[in-house]
Amino acid sequence: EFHPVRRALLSVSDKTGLIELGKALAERGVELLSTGGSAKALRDAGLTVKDVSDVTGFPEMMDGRVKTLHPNVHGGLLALRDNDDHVAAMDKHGIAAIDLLVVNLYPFEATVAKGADYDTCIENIDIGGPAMIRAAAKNHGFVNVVVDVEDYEKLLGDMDQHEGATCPRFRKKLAQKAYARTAAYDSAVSNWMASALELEAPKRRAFAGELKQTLRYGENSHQKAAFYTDGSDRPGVATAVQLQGKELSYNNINDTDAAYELVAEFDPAETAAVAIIKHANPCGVARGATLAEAYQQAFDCDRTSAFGGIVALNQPLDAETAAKITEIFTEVVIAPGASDEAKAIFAAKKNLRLLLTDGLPDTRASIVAYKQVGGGMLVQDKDVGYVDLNDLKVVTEKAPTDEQMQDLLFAWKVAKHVKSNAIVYVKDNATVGVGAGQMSRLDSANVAASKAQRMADVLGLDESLAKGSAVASDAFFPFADGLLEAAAAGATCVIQPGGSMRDDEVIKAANDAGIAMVFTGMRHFRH
Ligand code: 93A
Repeated sequence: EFHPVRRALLSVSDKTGLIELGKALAERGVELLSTGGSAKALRDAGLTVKDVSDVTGFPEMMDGRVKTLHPNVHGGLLALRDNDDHVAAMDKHGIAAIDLLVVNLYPFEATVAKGADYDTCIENIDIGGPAMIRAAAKNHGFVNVVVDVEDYEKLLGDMDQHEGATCPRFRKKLAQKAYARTAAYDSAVSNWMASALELEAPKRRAFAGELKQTLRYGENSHQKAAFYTDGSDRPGVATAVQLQGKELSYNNINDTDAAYELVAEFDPAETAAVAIIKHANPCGVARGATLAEAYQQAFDCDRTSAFGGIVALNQPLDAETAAKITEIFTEVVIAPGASDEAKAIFAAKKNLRLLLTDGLPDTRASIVAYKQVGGGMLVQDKDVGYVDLNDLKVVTEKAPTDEQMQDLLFAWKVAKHVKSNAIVYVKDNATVGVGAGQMSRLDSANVAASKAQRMADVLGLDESLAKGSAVASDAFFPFADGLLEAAAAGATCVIQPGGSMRDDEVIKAANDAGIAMVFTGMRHFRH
């Protein structure tokens, strides 16, 4: 596991810290091999260095294009030291093991950034460097690979802790970083070539994933677009099989994803659940004894918006639900399976897209989420935050009843999937008003309340659907006004993170209005 570092190959374009590293290695009895410029720099500093050309028996040739691409180098990096055949091959061909590779690559990215001409950029594509890095990283069981000047100190530190050897985990970390570097390097080359070729956006980018589908267009018809999978087999919109219907559009895929990730929050063993999505926000979510019941409840939250929506189910599509769904125009249905009868009902609706997956998305899986910003990218964990009954803190004089508690938790799960500011009214296991994406929480409360009232009018009821509802707020109420708005709409209990400077005011307003309120201690912003 701990192998002493005896021979190092140093080949660096950026010579920062090279001399210091060379000296430190020499002091620790490490033999130094190096390529042209790096060897010269080390020698000029008085160090003893062996030229790679002496190792390979070939001069560096073709303007340096071929310096290290030789079995004496790659055999030394790749040989398994504990494999008899490998050791025999080394002996037979006079290959000596290389225990440490220090490489930084030709500055391709910097050359492009300087606006260099095409041929100069081409000359700055490093071939031998990445080849050695990948070889050394593959053999990290024995070999250390350093691609970053920042790691010189760490390498020496680790060697000093282990009498000139390094620990396996350290070598593995170096290897992981090494592959990240070569992956980024080749992406940069590919992207540069794409711009030289003036390729359209979806054909440009180098991805770790695979192209699943070239889309007719993006969010709008003047935008080119494509759909890539990330290579994982997690059930979700990217792994779904389309059984029928028109080709999916960019917006369909985005909305279907939002729908399926939301409905998957509900355990199919416990309850049937349905989510109807428009523009990536839910316009109706419900659970019920059957899917058909849940669909009806979800539909009754906002029938107007549900037209042309995306429907996600947490259980296999059955005939009764299929028949109900086909009563109005729906763009996409996604489910973890469908009965033959249900498929036959859908078959009559040629344009309706039916997507099926093997199981539901795992909503707790840790996934990295990316968001592009001007000149960069934001990276974070996907929001897999979750609260259950035990995490809730009752902060008002009144505590919610068991039924209210159920609706509060339901509303909270839905709010997580609504664009902030999110306000969600829920009654009897179904949303009755959703306020999404407003710039003030009060406005979101208003929007949700007016939807609940309008739907009551459509259904010919004499009081708002929000009457007697539970309300969720994805982040704390900064003032009492949002809560008062919800109370005025008819809400009788509230779930929210808490943590505002004015929590006391908000709690007092709740008490005065006879409302029961719980704090989750966790918020679910979604922008
Ligand atoms: O042109 S290369 O792709 N051919 C090679 O065989 C090769 N081996 C190492 N470039 C190659 N290198 C690169 O040379 C290294 O990645 C490093 O960036 C550079 C160091 O050259 P020098 O020591 O001559 O300054």
